[in-house]
Amino acid sequence: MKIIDLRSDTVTLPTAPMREAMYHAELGDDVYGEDPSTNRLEKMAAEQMGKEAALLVPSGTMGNLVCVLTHCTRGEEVILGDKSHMFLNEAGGISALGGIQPHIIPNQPDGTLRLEDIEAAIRGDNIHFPRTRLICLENTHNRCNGSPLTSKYIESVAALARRHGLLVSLDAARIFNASIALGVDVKELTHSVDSLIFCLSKGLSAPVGSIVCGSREFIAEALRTRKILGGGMRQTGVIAAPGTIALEQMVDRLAEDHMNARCLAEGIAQIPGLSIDLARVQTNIIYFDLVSDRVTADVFMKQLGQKGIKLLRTGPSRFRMVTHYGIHSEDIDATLMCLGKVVEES
Ligand code: TLP
Repeated sequence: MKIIDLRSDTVTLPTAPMREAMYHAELGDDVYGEDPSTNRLEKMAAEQMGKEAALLVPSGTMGNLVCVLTHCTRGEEVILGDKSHMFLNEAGGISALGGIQPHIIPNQPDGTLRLEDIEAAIRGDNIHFPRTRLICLENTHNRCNGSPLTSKYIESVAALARRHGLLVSLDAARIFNASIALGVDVKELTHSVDSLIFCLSKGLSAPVGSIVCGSREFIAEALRTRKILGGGMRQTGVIAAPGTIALEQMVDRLAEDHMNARCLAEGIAQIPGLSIDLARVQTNIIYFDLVSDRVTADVFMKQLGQKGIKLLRTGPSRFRMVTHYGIHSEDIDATLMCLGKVVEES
């Protein structure tokens, strides 16, 4: 039975050119800064993001942690969305390892934080209060329907931050999905932030790795933070070489994932018993709800699993599907057929 794995774009496997590149990668000890493949990738990544420097880290989670721990010291506060990956899905790392307090404000359905809410969350100068240091945004916003944040919005947050002497860090795990959906160069989405991370191992299909980008000074400090976290690795060229291929070959095709997500969403909208907000589908992530009284969420999941369809359950009756390099248009048709059968035949 064919498995159609729509749980995440993290399940993508390295392409043949990536495996070739891993085999032939020029290697050295990256803790000495001597891995040529890693140095090449970091230079390329910094240029693409319009930043002075970049640093390879094993995961997006470590990338976000490196950014926050480099910008902030213990007892300080970070303003974060209540649906942000950093708040929900990173095991409380900024508090557990950095002694940094998240100040949570609501994410709007399009992934933004209202400027008024950010402003109200900024602490005054009072010895009772933690110091506000950083505002974190996420683009595309995973929990908020994979929504892309526009450059205009990001710039408005950056301007607010500057007025208050604060910094902005961007969890740009899926930044290329945002740039393709909005039809703008990535640099437009990154130029106003102080630091960012993006992932090679999601839609771009590289096996491992994320990149932290920022000023030369910031990355010099981030290098130390990465070392503290145990993220100083040795012959990282085996990771960097496929990462370089990811940047060279895998960005433009993300448009195909967006088209597949759109078809999937439109098909779901036609199935009685499933409910989806089509207007929110802009990239490769879709969320929908089971609203049928004929089938429970447990049975729904089980029966789809038996038909080879894998998806994520994100709430009592809410589900996520993510399209990626391993999903083709015939997989979308097959998925819709199974969804219809499971809901209608129960
Ligand atoms: N997200 C994963 C899960 O953890 C939910 C997924 O399948 O979507 N930022 C964002 C916006 C992310 O979506 C993720 C991964 C990360 C950071 C963390 O990246 P990794 O998994 O490399 O630590």
